[in-house]
Amino acid sequence: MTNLDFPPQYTRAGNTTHTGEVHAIPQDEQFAYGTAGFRFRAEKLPFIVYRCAYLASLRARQLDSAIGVMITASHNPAQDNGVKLVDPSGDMLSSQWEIYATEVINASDVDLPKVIRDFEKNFQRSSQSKIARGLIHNAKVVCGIDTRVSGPHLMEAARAGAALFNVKFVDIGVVSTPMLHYSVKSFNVPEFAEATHQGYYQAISDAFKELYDRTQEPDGSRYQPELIVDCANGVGAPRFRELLELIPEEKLRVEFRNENGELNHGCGADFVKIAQKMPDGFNSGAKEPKCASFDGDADRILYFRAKNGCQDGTAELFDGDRIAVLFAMYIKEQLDIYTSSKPRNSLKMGIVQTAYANGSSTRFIREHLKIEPIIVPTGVKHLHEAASEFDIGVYFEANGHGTIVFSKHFDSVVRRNPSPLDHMRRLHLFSRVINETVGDAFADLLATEIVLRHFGWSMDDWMQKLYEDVPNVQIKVPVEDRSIFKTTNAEQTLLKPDGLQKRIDEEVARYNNSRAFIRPSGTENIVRVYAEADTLENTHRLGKSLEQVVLSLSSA
Ligand code: NG1
Ligand code: ZN
Repeated sequence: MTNLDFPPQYTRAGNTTHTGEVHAIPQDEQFAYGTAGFRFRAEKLPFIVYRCAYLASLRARQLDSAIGVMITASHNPAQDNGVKLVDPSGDMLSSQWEIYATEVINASDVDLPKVIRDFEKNFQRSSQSKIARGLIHNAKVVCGIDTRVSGPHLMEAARAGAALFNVKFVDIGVVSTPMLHYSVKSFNVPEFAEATHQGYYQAISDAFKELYDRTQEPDGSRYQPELIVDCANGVGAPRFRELLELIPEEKLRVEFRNENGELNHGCGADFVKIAQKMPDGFNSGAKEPKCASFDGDADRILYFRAKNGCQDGTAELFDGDRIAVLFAMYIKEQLDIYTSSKPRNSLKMGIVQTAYANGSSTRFIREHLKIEPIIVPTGVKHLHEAASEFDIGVYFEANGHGTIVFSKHFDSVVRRNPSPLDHMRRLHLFSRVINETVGDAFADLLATEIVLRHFGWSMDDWMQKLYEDVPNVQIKVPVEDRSIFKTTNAEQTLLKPDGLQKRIDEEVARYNNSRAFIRPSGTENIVRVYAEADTLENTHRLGKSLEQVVLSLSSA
């Protein structure tokens, strides 16, 4: 049973920030587990992190496994922070536990002991529960933070929360979100990789180096092994530098920018994607041919370069959709060789996108790769789940969060059965460069470089040989209460407020090749407007008119 002696600094009434001030949280203030866990201004988080770590310890005992607690607010401003839990396989927390988390976080200080006791009783009753049978050997809470100043204080809140249930606490320090996911899986599946920073670097760089050596660059290749990385002033800078120490310079040369300034400010993958601009510290014009941008916790990556002929800082994006298509083309090439020799033991590849995927990418996948893309609601857990239905499930959000997941069938055909055949070995190694637990900027960068080199492609080739993006725009519209917006059809249709979808349809009908939708953010108090149309000008017009539709609601 849990010790119900809650340290006052982690109660709602005594919630204390990293600067030592008490920032009391009203006893009835409600919080929701959003697209990426709980995410707010950092001062709200100490009591939330404490309770989340308690829950993680309970789940760790229930499954006798390592459970992850990642403290980050990803691409959001430096003053924010957040917390999310990671399940034993390195996946996102199960949805049933998101509901438990919401219950435990929302309890008042007075109700908390009862909520916890009721909760634990349910576990004790469950015959499945290892707690009931006393079989606890591997339970631990593994916690990582990003580079925010509030991180170390919240790490202590997590340590105290895990101690409530007397579960071992492992502090893995400042890591990218994907490193935390990878470590959790490594603790639970020791043959996967050693559960240390070095274990992660080693596993991914070893696969990269061997695959590099087995990749034949075609005659006349225009591939360049150099790029400049925008680190968003976040965790990507120190951790990716460490990984690259294991990769010789002749294989890849990376210049780092935005390492020590203000986190996510004027830079980073979210800035580049939404503003479609070169980040701070990069030149306009065509001087910098191949660039990539991480977000603050390095689980997203976009490639970009200065848009040709534009001196105003406009960036040309090679976004998550274009990376997904690149990966899928490479895998398809290997799979086609495999299938022609083993037609009966086929491996099925799927591609998962969200409504934010550029319409041209969706068409290209359908028409050229002959795969029907699956469209799911925003949030990695939805993409990950849908991708897991395939032997090879490629999933990417347009914003650059994505990875590839591999089935048990893939494991038995490709990984457990090492084959001397080049295409099989390439598939195997590619699956090891990738971080299949979650989207990973470092792993995705290395995988992208492998594929560009394999095809002998420059940035021009990558842009011109696939498809041309439909002009698109994303606008954030602040609202008082985003919970009034209800969507269906993978978030592409609004059900509530009444009549709004009709107004969207009318606006969309005024433009050619247009598409648009409005959905509430799961991480910020805004709604997002997304619009596509035939020209950039029309896209901006459509986006602006939809922004007005949302704003008119609050003035109505
Ligand atoms: P919300 O705020 O729910 O749109 C954003 C991103 C998601 C995901 C989460 C988690 C967009 C349109 N949305 O979610 O894709 O990355 O943040 O960080 O980019
Ligand atoms: Zn992120």
